[in-house]
Amino acid sequence: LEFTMTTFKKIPSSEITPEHIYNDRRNFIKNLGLILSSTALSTFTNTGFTALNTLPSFIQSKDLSNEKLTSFKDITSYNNYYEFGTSKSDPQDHAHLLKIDPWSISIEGSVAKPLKLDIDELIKLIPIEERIYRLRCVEGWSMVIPWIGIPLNSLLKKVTPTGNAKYVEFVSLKRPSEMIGQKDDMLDWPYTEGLRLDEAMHPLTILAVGLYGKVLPKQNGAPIRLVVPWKYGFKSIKAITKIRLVEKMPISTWMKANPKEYGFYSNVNPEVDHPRWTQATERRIGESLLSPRLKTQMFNGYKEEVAHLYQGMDLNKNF
Ligand SMILES: Nc1nc2c(c(=O)[nH]1)N[C@H]1C(S)=C(S)[C@@H](COP(=O)(O)O)O[C@H]1N2
Ligand SMILES: [Mo]
Repeated sequence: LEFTMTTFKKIPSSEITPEHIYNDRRNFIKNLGLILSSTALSTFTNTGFTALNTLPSFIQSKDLSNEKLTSFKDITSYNNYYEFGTSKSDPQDHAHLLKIDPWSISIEGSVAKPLKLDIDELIKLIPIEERIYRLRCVEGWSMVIPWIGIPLNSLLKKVTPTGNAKYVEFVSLKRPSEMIGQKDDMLDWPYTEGLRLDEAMHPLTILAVGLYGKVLPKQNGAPIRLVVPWKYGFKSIKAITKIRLVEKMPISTWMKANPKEYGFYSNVNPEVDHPRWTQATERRIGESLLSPRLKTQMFNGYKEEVAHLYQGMDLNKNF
């Protein structure tokens, strides 16, 4: 740990970004083959949730080591979060108005043991892990983000879904006094999303509570948001208050708003275009506008892990 602290000190503190700290830690782990625990990074971590004060172990669920991580600045200033407005900079400008403490999340519906927990209780109940995922937006851009979260399947197992549970519905917060975009009824608030139960139980699906070793910034969905890395960005619902296990396929906010353009599955698929734009290529946020667009990969690069979930389905119809 002495060694890492020295490494950090070579960077003038004015220039220390979360990714400096993070990449130092990453290289340190790579070079020495060590798992580094809390001390070094927690110096820089300012968290509101006590359970997050100890850093999770470093788990790289997918080898993305050849891909540069998107900068903390880009991850936190180029956002989609319509509760705070429709432009990419609105969330960074307005999300600070949201009060996230106290916050509870309830897991209910077709379950044997419903739960209502605050974020600290949740993190104590299920160990947090660090996962690096691509997040691919339907509009043709992508980021690579080091998330911290808990596997959703661990939480669902705690409530014991009953035989009627076929789908999982997620509900965001509705609080127009703090979410100023909700004064506009351009979407049907609260924002909702859904997954099939097997998608929700997939080990890649997480509930994120942090990124770059820090508590999740409000514009990214604090205190808790979903991350489903093989689906378009809008499935990764932010500011979750309720998780409901249900029998029928939930109609998500975007399906309701525009069923021709947004389907239930929303799997990243370069072969099925959005009616108004191609989905075959993407721009990595942070790269020069002159650099060539990347070819989008089937299931956002997670084909090996998830393709079996959709075997035999017509993905042109089930978009
Ligand atoms: N509650 C809520 N969740 C949301 C959205 C939203 O408007 N409201 N936007 C979605 C969209 S379209 C995207 S691309 C991702 C963006 O996540 P990020 O800002 O953390 O990159 O959040 C998703 N989750
Ligand atoms: Mo999106």
